[in-house]
Amino acid sequence: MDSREELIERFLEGDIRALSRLISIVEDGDDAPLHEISERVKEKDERAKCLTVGITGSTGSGKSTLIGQLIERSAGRVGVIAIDPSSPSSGGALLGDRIRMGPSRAYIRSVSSRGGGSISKRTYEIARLLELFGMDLILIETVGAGQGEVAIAELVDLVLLVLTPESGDEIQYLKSGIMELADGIALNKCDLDGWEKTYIYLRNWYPDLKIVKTKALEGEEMDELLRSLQELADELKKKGELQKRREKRVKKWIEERMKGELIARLLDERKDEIEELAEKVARGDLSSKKAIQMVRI
Ligand SMILES: Nc1nc2c(ncn2[C@@H]2O[C@H](COP(=O)(O)OP(=O)(O)O)[C@@H](O)[C@H]2O)c(=O)[nH]1
Ligand SMILES: [Mg+2]
Repeated sequence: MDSREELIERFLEGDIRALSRLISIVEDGDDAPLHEISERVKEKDERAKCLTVGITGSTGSGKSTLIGQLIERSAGRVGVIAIDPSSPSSGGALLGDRIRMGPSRAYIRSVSSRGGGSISKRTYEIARLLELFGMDLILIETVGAGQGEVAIAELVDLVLLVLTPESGDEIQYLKSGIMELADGIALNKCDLDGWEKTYIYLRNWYPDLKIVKTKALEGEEMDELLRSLQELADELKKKGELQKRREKRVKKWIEERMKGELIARLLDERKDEIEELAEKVARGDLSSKKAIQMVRI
C-alpha cells in the first residue's frame, strides 16, 4: 500500500493510477487529500482552463455514445464521471470504470448514485480532483428526469440536454423545468425519421437555446457539438456568468464542510452534557423545554 503522501506526490506528477486511488478515498467520504492537493496546485491556473459540462437526458438518448465521440475529438485531456443509476444501462460497457487511453488520453469513472437521487453525493469532490489533475474538459453524465438534472446544474459550468426525435422528452422536461436549466441541447439520433418535427418544435419554443443536431452513433456533427460547447462557455464567460456559477458552487461546498466540522466538534465537546440532560428529561426530573434551553447556552 502506498502512503497518502506518496499517492499525492504521484497525483501531482500526473500518475493516473494515483488519481484513481485518490478518487476512491474521496468517494468514501474523506476530503483530506482534496484539501491537501488544492493547496499545492496553482489553483487559479487550473480552474481557468478546465470546462465542466453536465450531460443529461433520458436513458437511451445516447449520452454515453456522445461522450465517447467527444473524447475522440477533444484536443485536450478529458475526465468523465458517469453517474450510474442502480440499473446498468447499455452505456455501461462503453463508460465502465476503466482508464481509456485514446489519442486524447481520457479518464472515465463510474460512480453510483447511492439511492440519493441521480447525483452521487461525492460528484463535486471527484470533479474537483479531475480538475486539479489538469483535465481540460470534464463531462458528467447523469440520468433521470426531475431532481437529478436540477442538482447537476449546481455542479457544472454548463448543462447540455440530450433529446431524441419524437420521444416526447421535451414535453416532459418542459413541465419539470429542466429546459430552463439547459444551456444547450443536442438533438441526437437525427438519423431517425421525424427529427425535423422535434427540431422545429424546439426552435420555436427555445429560440435562444443552442441546439445542435447530432448523430452520435455515426459520429456526425460531433465537431460542431464540441465547438458549440466552447462557444457557450465563451459567452457565459463574457457575461461573467461562468465565474458566478463557479464561485457559487465552491461557496456552497465549503460552507457545508465547515458546518459539518463545527457540528461534529460541538457534539464531541458536549456529548456528556447532552446525555445527562436527556436522562433527566427521561426520568421526569427536567422538562424538555428547559433541556433545550440549557443546551443552547
Ligand atoms: N440511431 C441512433 N442510435 C444511437 C445514436 N446514438 C446512440 N444511439 C444508440 O442508442 C442506444 C443508447 O445509447 P447510450 O449512449 O447508451 O445512451 P445513454 O443511456 O443516454 O447513455 C445505443 O444502442 C446506441 O448505439 C444515434 O445518433 N442514432
Ligand atoms: Mg449512458
